Amino acid sequence: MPRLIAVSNRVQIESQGEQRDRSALAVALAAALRESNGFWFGWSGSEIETFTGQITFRRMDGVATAAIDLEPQDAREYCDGFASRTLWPLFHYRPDLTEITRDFAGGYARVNWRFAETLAPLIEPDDLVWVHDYHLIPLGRHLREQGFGNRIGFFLHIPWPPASLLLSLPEHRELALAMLAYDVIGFQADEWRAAFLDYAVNHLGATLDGEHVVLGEWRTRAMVCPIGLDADDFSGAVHSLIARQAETRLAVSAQGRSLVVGVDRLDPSKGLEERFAGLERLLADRPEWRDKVFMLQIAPPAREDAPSYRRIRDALDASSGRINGTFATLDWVPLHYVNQLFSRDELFGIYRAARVGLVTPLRDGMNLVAKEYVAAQNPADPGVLVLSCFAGAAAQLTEALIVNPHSPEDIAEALARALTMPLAERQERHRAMMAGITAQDVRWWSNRFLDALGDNSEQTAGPCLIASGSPSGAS
Ligand code: ADQ
Repeated sequence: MPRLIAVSNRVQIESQGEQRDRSALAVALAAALRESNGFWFGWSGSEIETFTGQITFRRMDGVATAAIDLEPQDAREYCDGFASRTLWPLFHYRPDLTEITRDFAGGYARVNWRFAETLAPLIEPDDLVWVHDYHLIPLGRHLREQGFGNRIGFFLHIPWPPASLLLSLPEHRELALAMLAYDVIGFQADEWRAAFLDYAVNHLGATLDGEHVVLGEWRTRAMVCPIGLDADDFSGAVHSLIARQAETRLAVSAQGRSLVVGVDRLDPSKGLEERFAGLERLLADRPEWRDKVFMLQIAPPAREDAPSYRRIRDALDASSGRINGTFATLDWVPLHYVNQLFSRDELFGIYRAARVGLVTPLRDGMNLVAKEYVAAQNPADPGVLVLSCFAGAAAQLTEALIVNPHSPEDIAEALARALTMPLAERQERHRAMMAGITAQDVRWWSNRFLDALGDNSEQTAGPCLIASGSPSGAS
């Protein structure tokens, strides 16, 4: 088995004590890295006054990591800037929130070069390199420009936007061309893959050959490879005391009312304002639900310094206040809005206590909360998942109640249907979704991608083909 080098913005392996709260990505990569004796490369999260390229090697939980420190200006322009304030909103279909500045783009280019130059001496000829997410799109191309002919793959965790939106980014062409320096590119859902292919064909002049995108001598396999849960590990929380305590506490505070739960990072893409409006519609139009339903929305803040986050925070404070002010009674508050992080076990208990999981992002690459909610349910008496049609997960979890997250009426109607769904129908839908979640878990996902990346029958685009900067045949 060739050695695997995983690269992401941040190296995410935690120490033993924190293991239970690892992300699905960390679980999947840790297993593959251990098996191949590989390592995980990325930013340490620490800042240093002047970039030195010095690498800190560690071994945590049997996984080797190699991390670099970045300058404060790098962190500001590359991570908080181009990644979070330019690419993230644009790729989530929010050009109105997209900040376009040359400083951000320059920082992004500089840090991707820094990653490439620091990583280069660590790469051996047979290594497989797997790059993750929008922070590092140009990295593969920079490695090619330095002469690397290794098999290099890229997985995009978020959507790829339609060409009409991507064109508003001054660097759209460079970014899309950089995708073609990879041997394999993975998308969460067919919609994001189709959007990339549409741009590649209509704006770069590429052609399609089965699953491959071809441009001059470049040949890239573009695949749909939806990320899954570490389902065994997640369901294992059923035995945890913390999960049971959280479930019991919620059941007690619900006082016999049906609990609806939402769990998201506080982000404009998650559709929280629209979700609150859906609850408001339910209570306004169907008064029989007043005092019978209680919604818990968990949304810890992220990227607090960006103006769009301050705006959404203020809007949610206002609308939760309005809903509670309008409908609350002496002993019932309809909406509990909490800006806090919970451990995986606590979340499991919270999901399990909820009759409805309300997952309504306006756009989401996948959305693992939807899968976590289903996996946490008691199969004998499962809750119902209400899911946005614009989450990548909707292509897999087709037995959820699928809604348009922009429509409060749609959300209110789905909530009423979920809250009254007969047991047999809930069990049937849950069984079908669990079968998919178990079969296509996070190990299935990493094996599927790595099988494609390690496929030696495919010729890699060697360094000599690409070193010139622009491929022959590019328009
Ligand atoms: P995210 O946008 O972060 O990830 P998501 O897939 O929903 O979104 O994952 C969030 C994770 O954070 C879940 O595991 C969830 O349990 C956890 N989480 C959320 N709120 C929490 C809280 N209050 N306390 C503790 N944990 C919390 C990106 C893409 C997604 C894609 C993933 C993985 O945007 O579309 O599914 O990567 O590829």
